[in-house]
Amino acid sequence: MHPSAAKFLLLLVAAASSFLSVASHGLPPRQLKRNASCLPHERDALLAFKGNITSDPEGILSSWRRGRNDCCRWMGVTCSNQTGHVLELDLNYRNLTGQISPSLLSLEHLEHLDLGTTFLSGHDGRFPEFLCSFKNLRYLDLWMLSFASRLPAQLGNLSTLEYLDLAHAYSLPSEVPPQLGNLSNLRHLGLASNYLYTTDISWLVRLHQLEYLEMDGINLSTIDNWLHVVNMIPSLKSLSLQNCSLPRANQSLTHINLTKLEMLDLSMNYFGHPIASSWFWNITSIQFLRLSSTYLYGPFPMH
Ligand SMILES: *[C@@H]1O[C@H](CO)[C@@H](O)[C@H](O)[C@H]1NC(C)=O
Ligand SMILES: *[C@@H]1O[C@H](CO)[C@@H](O)[C@H](O)[C@H]1NC(C)=O
Ligand SMILES: *[C@@H]1O[C@H](CO)[C@@H](O)[C@H](O)[C@H]1NC(C)=O
Ligand SMILES: *[C@@H]1O[C@H](CO)[C@@H](O)[C@H](O)[C@H]1NC(C)=O
Ligand SMILES: *[C@@H]1O[C@H](CO)[C@@H](O)[C@H](O)[C@H]1NC(C)=O
Ligand SMILES: *[C@@H]1O[C@H](CO)[C@@H](O)[C@H](O)[C@H]1NC(C)=O
Ligand SMILES: *[C@@H]1O[C@H](CO)[C@@H](O)[C@H](O)[C@H]1NC(C)=O
Ligand SMILES: *[C@@H]1O[C@H](CO)[C@@H](O)[C@H](O)[C@H]1NC(C)=O
Ligand SMILES: *[C@@H]1O[C@H](CO)[C@@H](O)[C@H](O)[C@H]1NC(C)=O
Ligand SMILES: *[C@@H]1O[C@H](CO)[C@@H](O)[C@H](O)[C@H]1NC(C)=O
Ligand SMILES: CC(=O)N[C@H]1CO[C@H](CO)[C@@H](O)[C@@H]1O
Repeated sequence: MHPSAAKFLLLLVAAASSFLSVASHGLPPRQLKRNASCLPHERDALLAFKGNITSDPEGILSSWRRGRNDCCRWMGVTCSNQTGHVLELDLNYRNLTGQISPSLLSLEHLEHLDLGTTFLSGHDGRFPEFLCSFKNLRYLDLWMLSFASRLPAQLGNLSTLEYLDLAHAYSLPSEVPPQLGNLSNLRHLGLASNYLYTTDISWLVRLHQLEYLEMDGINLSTIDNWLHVVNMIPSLKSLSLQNCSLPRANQSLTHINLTKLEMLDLSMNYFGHPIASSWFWNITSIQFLRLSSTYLYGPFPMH
């Protein structure tokens, strides 16, 4: 036999026997692929997050335990097969109550964070600004969360974002400070419930990859240039601005960049001008358009 052929045969035998020895340990090769397991510091970060959850009626975090070390198998957690880093955290619709711990920042590779329809918030009920520091985040869903603060402009730092849902994120009235009792001569005190609002959305233009934006219920009434801001996000496919107190839809656009827009929802904003003068008619990519309760009137444009 040629020496190199012998070597090859030897390799084959070695490979076969190592496969056999693995098989005799009862591990199917398929399972070997899924070997990458949770990293200890990421597991600790998740446990710290759990530590700030005050109520978990569905018990979904019951699998999050120190004794069960591989956090990649915990409910709501998805890791990379290759590296074991946590890539996704999905706790949507779980009725969790509590504060979102900044410990999550240890999940440096996080791409997908879905806390929608939970009762979570940041420290003191504020918007958890540290969420704006994730480097790889593509998906952020805070649907129906409430915060006692404004939206931070730092959201514009999430330049890899493709999906952003802030709909119905509204703020609860902040606690009345006990110091008000010191104002003993007070005659009139106005304490309106201040819903989440923002006076500046220019940070949005830094989200170069944004495809989905939902800000339903956020008062944008003071932002006259909102359309020009949105028009600088050519990647947008879906835009929902229901009930945002938008003042009008008859702006003119000198150049339309929204060539990928398929879904537009402007319902529940009082426009009250002729429908034909609306800016969206030239966006031919739109497949789904919702305009209920906008008080737009008159004939549709004829082109
Ligand atoms: C979650 O909360 C919703 C609304 O408050 C409630 O209808 C539902 O029953 C709750 N689910 C559980 C499992 O607690
Ligand atoms: C993990 O591996 C499976 C099968 O090998 C693959 O389908 C899946 O996309 C991988 N997931 C990640 C996050 O890499
Ligand atoms: C989270 O829990 C830790 C430890 O119990 C506590 O020190 C910290 O103040 C909590 N943070 C928040 C934001 O609730
Ligand atoms: C985040 O954005 C703020 C405000 O836009 C900016 O001042 C800050 O330097 C940014 N931080 C990082 C880490 O990029
Ligand atoms: C307000 O009144 C409280 C007592 O009710 C007192 O302890 C506190 O120092 C007062 N604060 C100011 C700013 O006067
Ligand atoms: C619209 O938003 C306002 C706050 O800006 C809120 O009071 C109202 O309930 C919302 N309406 C609907 C139908 O969501
Ligand atoms: C939105 O904000 C404007 C300006 O602050 C305010 O006048 C208006 O009442 C708000 N709209 C709603 C529905 O709260
Ligand atoms: C989009 O349109 C505006 C004019 O409305 C223009 O200034 C801008 O350069 C265009 N392109 C992008 C990528 O925003
Ligand atoms: C929209 O289309 C109409 C008719 O085709 C044209 O007159 C108008 O200039 C277009 N507007 C923009 C912003 O392209
Ligand atoms: C847009 O509509 C408003 C009423 O909502 C009207 O006051 C304004 O003159 C209109 N602007 C243009 C350019 O048509
Ligand atoms: C389940 C499994 O295959 N675990 C193995 C992962 O890899 C380490 C060494 O890298 C082994 O010790 C484990 O048995």
